[in-house]
Amino acid sequence: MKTKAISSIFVLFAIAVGMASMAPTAFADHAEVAIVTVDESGFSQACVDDGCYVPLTATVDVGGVVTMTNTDPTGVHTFTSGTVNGFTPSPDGIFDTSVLMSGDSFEWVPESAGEVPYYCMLHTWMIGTIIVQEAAAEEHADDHGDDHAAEEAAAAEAAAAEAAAAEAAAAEAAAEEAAAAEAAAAEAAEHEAMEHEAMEHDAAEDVELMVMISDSQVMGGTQIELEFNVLHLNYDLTATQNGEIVFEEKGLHSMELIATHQIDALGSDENPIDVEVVSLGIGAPGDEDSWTGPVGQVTTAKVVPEFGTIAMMVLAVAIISIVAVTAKSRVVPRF
Ligand SMILES: [Cu+2]
Repeated sequence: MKTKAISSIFVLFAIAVGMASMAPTAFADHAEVAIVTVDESGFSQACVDDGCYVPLTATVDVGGVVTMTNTDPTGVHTFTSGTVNGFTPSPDGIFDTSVLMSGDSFEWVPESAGEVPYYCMLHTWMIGTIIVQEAAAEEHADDHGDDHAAEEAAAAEAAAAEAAAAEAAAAEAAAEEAAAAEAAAAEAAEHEAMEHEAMEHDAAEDVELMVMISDSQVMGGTQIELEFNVLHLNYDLTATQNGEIVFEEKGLHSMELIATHQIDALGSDENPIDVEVVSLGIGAPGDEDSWTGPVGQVTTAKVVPEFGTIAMMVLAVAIISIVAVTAKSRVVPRF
């Protein structure tokens, strides 16, 4: 059983490596672009300066294909369009891969030109940008050479710069298109802001809380690792086995995105440990009145010792996605 599990991990890893090696060829063409994740970007913020996504800024044509792949063998990630303010993400709904296991891919076909920022819901320090340009604009840019880095850096301003040059009717047309796209984007942003305001009036702020539960066996017990997409989550954690409580702590607070808890019990196929996380709200401990976010929602996971001491592997993942008090939960099945 264990051998089988380990070999399947190698298969996964091989797929990830294969996809990583495919990336550069796909990158050469704006009709399609491949974006991958940096290894261990979920555990370390060392990638932030150079980019936790590669390429950090990807360029693609309208109607082209963006392939987003989690090539990180050590963790799960998302590509979620929107921005992060500090640690607070604001998804804009343009695309969302939801959680990609190592080796998983997601394809997105952009329908309009513009700059689309995105981030990882689980590791908000992971951010990247996709620049979507009209196919004509790309041809024009290629006339000036094939310097991808410069092209990407300048791409945001490319449309405006071309208009300023005013070389030809083609440039004028491009400017018109860019202006139209800009106006549409502004309108969309305004619309979204209004929607957001309306939601706040309902006291239903659009906060998505994700809790990922993974586990490993440590010294005759089980270490549970909780990975949050928000800082300062207050929560209750309960673990039961055979209907008996083996761990229970109320009013826990996590200052970090990751919290670990030691449970003095071992799960087995016959006697799995059921882990339950209940969110109490997001905010400073003791200041309950100002807590925000989803409350009373539950994330659960079953713990069995299938993977033994391979601590890096995510064994059981339970993900919950909540909009305020209204609960919509989805659980991602594992293996
Ligand atoms: Cu991530």
